[in-house]
Amino acid sequence: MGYRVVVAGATGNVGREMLNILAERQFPVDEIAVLASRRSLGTEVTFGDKTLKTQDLDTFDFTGWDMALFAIGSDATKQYAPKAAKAGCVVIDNSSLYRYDRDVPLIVPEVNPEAVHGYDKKNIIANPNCSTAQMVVALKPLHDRAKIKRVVVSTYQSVSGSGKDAIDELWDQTKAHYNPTDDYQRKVYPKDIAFNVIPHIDVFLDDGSTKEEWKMVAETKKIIDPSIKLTATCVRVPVFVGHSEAINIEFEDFLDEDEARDILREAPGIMVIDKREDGGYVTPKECVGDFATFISRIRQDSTLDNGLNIWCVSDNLRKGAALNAVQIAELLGREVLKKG
Ligand code: 11C
Repeated sequence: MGYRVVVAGATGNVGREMLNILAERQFPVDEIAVLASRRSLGTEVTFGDKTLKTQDLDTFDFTGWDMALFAIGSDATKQYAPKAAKAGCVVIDNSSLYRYDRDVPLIVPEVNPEAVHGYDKKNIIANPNCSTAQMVVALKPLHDRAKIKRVVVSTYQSVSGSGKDAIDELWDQTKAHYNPTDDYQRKVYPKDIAFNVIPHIDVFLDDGSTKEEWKMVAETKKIIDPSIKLTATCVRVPVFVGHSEAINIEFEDFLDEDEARDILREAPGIMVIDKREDGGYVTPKECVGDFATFISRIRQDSTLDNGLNIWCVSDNLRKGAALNAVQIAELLGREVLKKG
């Protein structure tokens, strides 16, 4: 016996990836409903070898459905998640709405799977921000060995993190660069993204940081350990898919780079590619469509007593969103609902 599963926001980039990954990982689905807003109603999406027609999120009755994967943004989540949860359907939410709620577990299955048992306070589980998800997969096994004191992270985030319009904006600007008669309008980013980098993701906060940077701090504390100090600079780069991060880590105890490499090689969800030669590292282009978080450039930071540098790359639509949501669904099934 399998699960009755809902995917809300099924026509978006993340919703489509959720369907692909449910099928790829052969999640035990008895029945699936794909929901969309009125605007996209009737649009067809694929699930394995099936074509499914979207149903109206606004009128859908969640009663009798086991779990709903939400990829619909915070405003719509606010409206529909409580409705689904009240009907007994566990919501796995990709928006930021519930991530910082004490009564909602924020889960990366490789890192804090035990948190799933707190799902029933609200019948909602939160999925972290993409830049946090891949980073905590790398940090947790190192923290378990040498206790992390402080992290300094700089991100290089792809435009797919901002949705489909941003992918179009990078494409149109790139074409216009080579064909000046092409016209393009900036709609998503405040500065050109083609042939440029933008040190600004999400809104500015009073202290001069951005919300994306704040999320990395707050989510790392909630998922791994509130004692970890973290400072982030989040940057948008002209890459379609795949977020990269340069991570500097200061530990309580000494951790040798070779031991760190061995620990990361053994850790769940990680693929180490770290040869000290031309091309002996992973770039975002190579991680697209993959499940793993890739780690390269593992090396001692000689300016600290106990410091390491690593390079971390992952498919932000997968580990950063859809894959992590499906892994939470698997965890929920395995540990709590136990039907599959
Ligand atoms: C980006 N990290 O790359 C964002 C996208 O809180 O789920 C995901 C935002 C979030 O722009």
